[in-house]
Amino acid sequence: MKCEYCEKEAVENIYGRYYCENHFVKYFLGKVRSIIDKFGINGRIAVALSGGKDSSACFHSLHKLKLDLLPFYINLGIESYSEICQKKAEELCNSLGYRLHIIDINEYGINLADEKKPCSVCGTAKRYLMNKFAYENNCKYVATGHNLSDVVTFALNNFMNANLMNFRGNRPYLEGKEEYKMVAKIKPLYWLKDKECMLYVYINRLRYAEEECPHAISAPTIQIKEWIHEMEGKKPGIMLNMAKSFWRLEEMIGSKAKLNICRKCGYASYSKICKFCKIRKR
Ligand code: Q46
Ligand code: ZN
Ligand code: ZN
Repeated sequence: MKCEYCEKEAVENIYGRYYCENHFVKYFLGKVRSIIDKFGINGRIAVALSGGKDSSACFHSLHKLKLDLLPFYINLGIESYSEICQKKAEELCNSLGYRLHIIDINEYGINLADEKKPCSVCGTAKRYLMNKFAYENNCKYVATGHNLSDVVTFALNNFMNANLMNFRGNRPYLEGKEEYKMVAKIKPLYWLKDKECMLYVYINRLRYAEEECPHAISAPTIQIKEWIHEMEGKKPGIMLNMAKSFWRLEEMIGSKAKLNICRKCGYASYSKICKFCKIRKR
Protein backbone atom coordinates (compact mmCIF):
# COMPACT_ATOMS: atom_id res chain seq x y z
CA MET A 1 0.00 0.00 0.00
CA LYS A 2 1.24 3.52 -0.86
CA CYS A 3 1.38 6.51 1.50
CA GLU A 4 -1.56 8.94 1.12
CA TYR A 5 0.80 11.91 0.94
CA CYS A 6 3.64 10.69 -1.33
CA GLU A 7 4.74 7.79 -3.50
CA LYS A 8 6.56 5.84 -0.77
CA GLU A 9 5.49 2.53 0.75
CA ALA A 10 3.18 2.91 3.74
CA VAL A 11 4.32 1.62 7.14
CA GLU A 12 1.21 2.37 9.16
CA ASN A 13 -2.53 2.69 8.81
CA ILE A 14 -4.00 5.23 11.23
CA TYR A 15 -7.78 5.46 11.32
CA GLY A 16 -7.99 4.38 7.67
CA ARG A 17 -5.14 6.56 6.35
CA TYR A 18 -1.81 5.16 5.15
CA TYR A 19 1.51 6.77 6.12
CA CYS A 20 5.11 6.23 4.97
CA GLU A 21 7.91 6.60 7.58
CA ASN A 22 8.40 10.35 6.91
CA HIS A 23 4.74 11.20 6.98
CA PHE A 24 4.16 9.02 10.03
CA VAL A 25 6.84 11.00 11.94
CA LYS A 26 5.15 14.24 10.81
CA TYR A 27 1.80 12.88 12.02
CA PHE A 28 3.34 11.89 15.38
CA LEU A 29 5.03 15.27 15.94
CA GLY A 30 1.82 17.02 14.86
CA LYS A 31 -0.10 15.21 17.62
CA VAL A 32 2.52 16.19 20.22
CA ARG A 33 2.50 19.77 18.91
CA SER A 34 -1.30 19.90 19.22
CA ILE A 35 -1.00 19.32 23.00
CA ILE A 36 1.77 21.92 23.36
CA ASP A 37 -0.25 24.52 21.43
CA LYS A 38 -3.64 23.78 22.99
CA PHE A 39 -2.34 24.37 26.51
CA GLY A 40 0.11 27.15 25.61
CA ILE A 41 3.11 25.24 26.98
CA ASN A 42 5.93 27.73 27.17
CA GLY A 43 8.84 27.34 29.58
CA ARG A 44 11.22 24.74 30.94
CA ILE A 45 9.94 21.17 31.01
CA ALA A 46 11.35 18.48 33.31
CA VAL A 47 11.03 15.26 31.28
CA ALA A 48 10.68 11.99 33.18
CA LEU A 49 12.67 9.25 31.47
CA SER A 50 12.10 5.63 32.47
CA GLY A 51 14.38 4.09 29.85
CA GLY A 52 11.29 2.60 28.14
CA LYS A 53 9.91 3.30 24.68
CA ASP A 54 7.20 5.81 25.62
CA SER A 55 9.27 8.23 27.66
CA SER A 56 12.03 7.96 25.02
CA ALA A 57 9.51 8.86 22.29
CA CYS A 58 8.15 11.68 24.46
CA PHE A 59 11.60 13.17 25.11
CA HIS A 60 12.75 12.83 21.50
CA SER A 61 9.58 14.41 20.09
CA LEU A 62 9.79 17.38 22.51
CA HIS A 63 13.45 17.77 21.55
CA LYS A 64 12.47 17.78 17.86
CA LEU A 65 9.94 20.51 18.60
CA LYS A 66 12.81 22.53 20.14
CA LEU A 67 11.36 22.92 23.64
CA ASP A 68 13.45 23.75 26.70
CA LEU A 69 14.02 20.35 28.39
CA LEU A 70 15.56 18.99 31.58
CA PRO A 71 15.60 15.15 31.50
CA PHE A 72 15.70 13.12 34.70
CA TYR A 73 15.54 9.47 35.69
CA ILE A 74 14.25 7.96 38.96
CA ASN A 75 16.26 4.88 39.87
CA LEU A 76 13.78 2.60 41.65
CA GLY A 77 16.47 0.22 42.90
CA ILE A 78 14.77 -2.79 41.25
CA GLU A 79 17.46 -5.43 40.71
CA SER A 80 19.24 -5.24 37.35
CA TYR A 81 16.13 -3.74 35.70
CA SER A 82 16.72 -0.24 37.10
CA GLU A 83 20.39 -0.28 36.04
CA ILE A 84 19.55 -1.35 32.46
CA CYS A 85 16.86 1.34 32.19
CA GLN A 86 19.18 4.03 33.57
CA LYS A 87 21.84 3.09 31.04
CA LYS A 88 19.36 3.35 28.14
CA ALA A 89 18.11 6.73 29.37
CA GLU A 90 21.70 7.96 29.67
CA GLU A 91 22.54 6.75 26.15
CA LEU A 92 19.52 8.53 24.73
CA CYS A 93 20.39 11.77 26.54
CA ASN A 94 24.02 11.61 25.41
CA SER A 95 22.97 11.03 21.80
CA LEU A 96 20.78 14.16 21.90
CA GLY A 97 23.30 16.31 23.82
CA TYR A 98 21.70 16.42 27.29
CA ARG A 99 22.91 15.51 30.76
CA LEU A 100 20.58 13.11 32.56
CA HIS A 101 19.77 13.94 36.19
CA ILE A 102 19.46 10.88 38.42
CA ILE A 103 17.23 10.55 41.48
CA ASP A 104 17.81 7.49 43.67
CA ILE A 105 14.73 6.25 45.53
CA ASN A 106 16.93 4.32 48.01
CA GLU A 107 18.33 7.63 49.25
CA TYR A 108 14.86 8.33 50.65
CA GLY A 109 14.96 5.10 52.65
CA ILE A 110 12.52 3.32 50.33
CA ASN A 111 13.21 -0.24 49.21
CA LEU A 112 10.51 -1.61 46.90
CA ALA A 113 11.68 -5.19 47.54
CA ASP A 114 10.45 -4.84 51.15
CA GLU A 115 7.00 -3.59 50.19
CA LYS A 116 3.84 -5.74 50.06
CA LYS A 117 2.40 -3.54 47.31
CA PRO A 118 5.49 -2.32 45.44
CA CYS A 119 3.52 -0.72 42.58
CA SER A 120 1.45 1.40 44.91
CA VAL A 121 4.54 2.66 46.78
CA CYS A 122 6.40 3.11 43.50
CA GLY A 123 3.55 5.18 42.00
CA THR A 124 3.38 7.49 45.04
CA ALA A 125 7.17 7.89 45.15
CA LYS A 126 7.45 8.62 41.43
CA ARG A 127 4.69 11.25 41.46
CA TYR A 128 6.23 12.94 44.50
CA LEU A 129 9.83 12.87 43.27
CA MET A 130 8.93 14.06 39.76
CA ASN A 131 7.16 17.09 41.14
CA LYS A 132 9.93 17.80 43.68
CA PHE A 133 12.63 17.60 41.01
CA ALA A 134 10.74 19.92 38.65
CA TYR A 135 9.94 22.40 41.43
CA GLU A 136 13.50 22.55 42.78
CA ASN A 137 14.89 23.01 39.29
CA ASN A 138 12.57 25.89 38.37
CA CYS A 139 10.69 23.94 35.72
CA LYS A 140 7.20 25.09 34.80
CA TYR A 141 6.08 21.60 33.76
CA VAL A 142 6.75 17.89 34.23
CA ALA A 143 6.24 15.77 31.11
CA THR A 144 5.61 12.02 31.30
CA GLY A 145 5.43 9.41 28.55
CA HIS A 146 1.84 8.30 29.25
CA ASN A 147 0.19 7.59 25.93
CA LEU A 148 -3.41 7.05 24.80
CA SER A 149 -3.31 3.33 25.68
CA ASP A 150 -2.08 4.13 29.22
CA VAL A 151 -4.61 6.89 29.82
CA VAL A 152 -7.57 4.73 28.76
CA THR A 153 -6.27 1.70 30.71
CA PHE A 154 -5.77 3.75 33.88
CA ALA A 155 -9.19 5.39 33.71
CA LEU A 156 -10.96 2.10 32.92
CA ASN A 157 -9.21 0.37 35.80
CA ASN A 158 -10.46 3.02 38.23
CA PHE A 159 -13.90 2.92 36.64
CA MET A 160 -14.09 -0.88 36.95
CA ASN A 161 -13.14 -0.64 40.62
CA ALA A 162 -15.70 2.09 41.41
CA ASN A 163 -12.74 4.26 42.34
CA LEU A 164 -14.04 7.67 41.37
CA MET A 165 -11.83 9.53 43.84
CA ASN A 166 -8.87 8.52 41.70
CA PHE A 167 -10.78 9.31 38.56
CA ARG A 168 -8.62 12.29 37.84
CA GLY A 169 -5.29 12.94 36.25
CA ASN A 170 -6.48 11.58 32.90
CA ARG A 171 -6.35 14.89 31.09
CA PRO A 172 -3.31 15.83 28.99
CA TYR A 173 -2.68 18.92 31.12
CA LEU A 174 -3.05 19.38 34.86
CA GLU A 175 -2.47 22.90 36.07
CA GLY A 176 0.15 23.61 38.73
CA LYS A 177 -0.43 25.37 42.06
CA GLU A 178 2.47 27.53 43.15
CA GLU A 179 1.20 27.88 46.76
CA TYR A 180 1.33 24.07 47.12
CA LYS A 181 4.65 23.72 45.26
CA MET A 182 2.78 21.80 42.58
CA VAL A 183 4.21 21.92 39.07
CA ALA A 184 1.89 21.54 36.04
CA LYS A 185 1.85 18.06 34.46
CA ILE A 186 1.68 17.34 30.75
CA LYS A 187 1.20 14.17 28.73
CA PRO A 188 2.53 15.03 25.25
CA LEU A 189 1.70 11.52 23.90
CA TYR A 190 -1.95 11.76 24.95
CA TRP A 191 -3.32 11.18 21.42
CA LEU A 192 -0.86 8.42 20.46
CA LYS A 193 -1.31 4.68 20.93
CA ASP A 194 1.25 2.17 22.23
CA LYS A 195 1.85 0.81 18.75
CA GLU A 196 2.48 4.30 17.31
CA CYS A 197 5.03 5.09 20.04
CA MET A 198 6.77 1.83 19.23
CA LEU A 199 6.90 2.71 15.54
CA TYR A 200 8.25 6.20 16.34
CA VAL A 201 11.17 4.81 18.40
CA TYR A 202 11.84 2.20 15.72
CA ILE A 203 11.93 4.73 12.84
CA ASN A 204 14.15 7.12 14.85
CA ARG A 205 16.32 4.25 16.10
CA LEU A 206 16.00 5.44 19.69
CA ARG A 207 17.65 3.55 22.50
CA TYR A 208 15.22 2.11 25.00
CA ALA A 209 15.02 -0.82 27.42
CA GLU A 210 12.88 -3.72 26.24
CA GLU A 211 12.94 -5.30 29.71
CA GLU A 212 9.74 -5.23 31.75
CA CYS A 213 9.75 -4.34 35.43
CA PRO A 214 9.59 -7.67 37.37
CA HIS A 215 6.63 -6.30 39.36
CA ALA A 216 4.63 -5.58 36.20
CA ILE A 217 3.46 -9.21 35.84
CA SER A 218 1.07 -8.88 38.76
CA ALA A 219 -0.41 -5.56 37.56
CA PRO A 220 -4.14 -5.97 36.69
CA THR A 221 -3.85 -3.21 34.10
CA ILE A 222 -1.95 -5.50 31.72
CA GLN A 223 -5.11 -7.47 30.95
CA ILE A 224 -7.19 -4.31 30.61
CA LYS A 225 -4.69 -2.93 28.10
CA GLU A 226 -4.75 -6.15 26.07
CA TRP A 227 -8.52 -6.03 26.05
CA ILE A 228 -8.79 -2.41 24.86
CA HIS A 229 -6.24 -3.05 22.13
CA GLU A 230 -8.30 -6.01 20.97
CA MET A 231 -11.40 -3.79 20.87
CA GLU A 232 -9.45 -1.09 19.03
CA GLY A 233 -8.43 -3.69 16.41
CA LYS A 234 -12.10 -4.47 15.78
CA LYS A 235 -13.32 -0.90 15.97
CA PRO A 236 -10.54 1.64 15.29
CA GLY A 237 -11.05 4.94 17.11
CA ILE A 238 -12.72 3.42 20.17
CA MET A 239 -9.74 4.30 22.40
CA LEU A 240 -9.77 7.87 21.19
CA ASN A 241 -13.47 8.17 21.99
CA MET A 242 -12.98 6.61 25.43
CA ALA A 243 -10.21 9.12 26.22
CA LYS A 244 -12.46 12.00 25.15
CA SER A 245 -15.32 10.66 27.27
CA PHE A 246 -13.10 10.20 30.33
CA TRP A 247 -11.69 13.71 29.87
CA ARG A 248 -15.22 15.17 29.82
CA LEU A 249 -16.32 13.06 32.76
CA GLU A 250 -13.33 14.21 34.77
CA GLU A 251 -14.21 17.83 34.09
CA MET A 252 -17.81 17.20 35.12
CA ILE A 253 -16.87 15.36 38.34
CA GLY A 254 -14.25 17.99 39.31
CA SER A 255 -12.21 17.52 42.45
CA LYS A 256 -13.76 18.02 45.85
CA ALA A 257 -10.71 16.78 47.73
CA LYS A 258 -9.15 19.54 49.81
CA LEU A 259 -5.48 20.16 49.29
CA ASN A 260 -3.18 20.84 52.28
CA ILE A 261 0.51 21.38 52.81
CA CYS A 262 2.35 18.39 54.28
CA ARG A 263 3.61 19.22 57.78
CA LYS A 264 6.77 17.24 57.25
CA CYS A 265 7.98 18.17 53.78
CA GLY A 266 5.98 21.24 52.76
CA TYR A 267 4.67 19.74 49.51
CA ALA A 268 1.01 19.24 48.57
CA SER A 269 -1.00 16.60 50.41
CA TYR A 270 -4.63 15.52 50.81
CA SER A 271 -4.04 14.91 54.52
CA LYS A 272 -1.84 16.45 57.23
CA ILE A 273 1.12 14.29 56.25
CA CYS A 274 1.61 13.39 52.59
CA LYS A 275 1.63 9.78 51.37
CA PHE A 276 5.33 9.94 50.53
CA CYS A 277 6.31 11.05 54.06
CA LYS A 278 4.07 8.29 55.50
CA ILE A 279 5.89 5.70 53.39
CA ARG A 280 9.26 7.04 54.50
CA LYS A 281 8.24 6.91 58.14
CA ARG A 282 7.25 3.28 57.75
S1 Q46 B 1 4.69 0.76 39.20
FE1 Q46 B 1 5.12 -1.39 39.55
FE2 Q46 B 1 5.68 0.02 37.33
FE3 Q46 B 1 6.88 0.67 39.63
S2 Q46 B 1 7.11 -1.31 40.56
FE4 Q46 B 1 7.53 -1.65 38.40
S3 Q46 B 1 5.55 -2.23 37.55
S4 Q46 B 1 7.87 0.42 37.66
S5 Q46 B 1 5.02 1.53 35.86
ZN1 ZN C 1 4.59 9.69 2.54
ZN1 ZN D 1 5.40 15.13 52.92
